[in-house]
Amino acid sequence: MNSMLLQWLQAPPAGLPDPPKVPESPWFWMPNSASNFASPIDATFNALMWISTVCLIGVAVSVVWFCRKYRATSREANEAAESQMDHSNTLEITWSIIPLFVVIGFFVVGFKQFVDLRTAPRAAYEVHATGQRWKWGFEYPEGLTHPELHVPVGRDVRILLQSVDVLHSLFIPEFRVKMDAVPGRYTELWFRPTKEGTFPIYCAEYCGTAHSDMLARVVVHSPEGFQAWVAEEIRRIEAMPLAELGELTFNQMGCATCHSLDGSPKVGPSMKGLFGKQERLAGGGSVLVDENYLRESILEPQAKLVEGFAPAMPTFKGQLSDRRISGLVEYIKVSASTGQPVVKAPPGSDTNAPPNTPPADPKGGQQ
Ligand code: HEC
Ligand SMILES: [Cu+2]
Repeated sequence: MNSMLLQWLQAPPAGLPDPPKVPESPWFWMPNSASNFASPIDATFNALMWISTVCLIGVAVSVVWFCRKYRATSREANEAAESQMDHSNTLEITWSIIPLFVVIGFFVVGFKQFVDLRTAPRAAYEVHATGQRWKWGFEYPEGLTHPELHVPVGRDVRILLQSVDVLHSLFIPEFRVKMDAVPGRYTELWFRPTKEGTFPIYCAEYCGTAHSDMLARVVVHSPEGFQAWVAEEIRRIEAMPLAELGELTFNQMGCATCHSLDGSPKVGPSMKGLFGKQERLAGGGSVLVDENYLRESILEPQAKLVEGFAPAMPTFKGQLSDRRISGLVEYIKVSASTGQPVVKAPPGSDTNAPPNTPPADPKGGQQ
């Protein structure tokens, strides 16, 4: 019954090609245990639940039993109430003291777990996670951005969360961790994965229309597998077709925050219709927008200022590989200027894909 119910709950919503699957769990109502937090948290939960269950049954049985024992057999018997027995000190002190210690015990255990949960170890591997309507993005210290969270097994991982729009919440049931992503500040969560595999990530804070599609996955690799995955991703990104690499770079490097694609000026001029036009420069004169002008604009933004704009663009000299610069030039030429979508590499090798697209090889070929 349980697994049928689960199957129904997990049925993919229409239009979602491949939602992350919840792996089979050996527990009745808990998901798999895949992090250091799973067993202590489950133990506290189970203890609380069983104590509550025993108390519930005890109270319910007593109610029924007393109803029967002290029921009035007739109307007369009911009305002739007699003086009551006085209270019992022993009984009252017992039923106050025992629960007091039980509750204090739970407080101590629960508080300790809470502090653990909220205090990331100093030497943790740090990943930035960004919530955005309606996808998660993860940034790794190796300079990699990816729609999935990849981590090595057995290593403390600290996630620094932020949101670019509204409240979101990163929830990994198998790890028993959840934290809000709040616009304008960082929040954090940490865990140590204990099991290799792929586990779903949900957004647990209602954030608008496609909130329930805001799915991603966490892939736990062996330590060597993780290194190989990072190296492979970096290699793959650098080997992307130029225009695709350019689009990725345009979004990653924040070009999109100052340059629109739809013709409206932001901090800088829009990229629409840019390539091939005669650009008017501040202080008079004009220049033909060709590949060399684009390259110069990225590396020496102040060399030729566009009329009507402040010299607000930072230089990207030394920050981008030659291939990424060529990618940007190509992207602006074939796509940003014309409004044509970038022709993507074959599916499975697409880093810009939404989180629900399965990776070419989820285990990084290391299992
Ligand atoms: C902080 C805002 C800002 C960022 C970030 C920024 N730019 Fe600019 N950009 C400007 C401004 C302002 C101008 C116009 C003044 C000038 O010519 O330097 C400009 C001009 C340009 C031009 C010339 C446009 C024209 O109409 O002739 C190009 C091309 C360009 N930027 C590309 C990029 C690329 C590619 C990136 C990312 C790698 C980027 N910019 C990042 C603000 C920005
Ligand atoms: Cu959300």
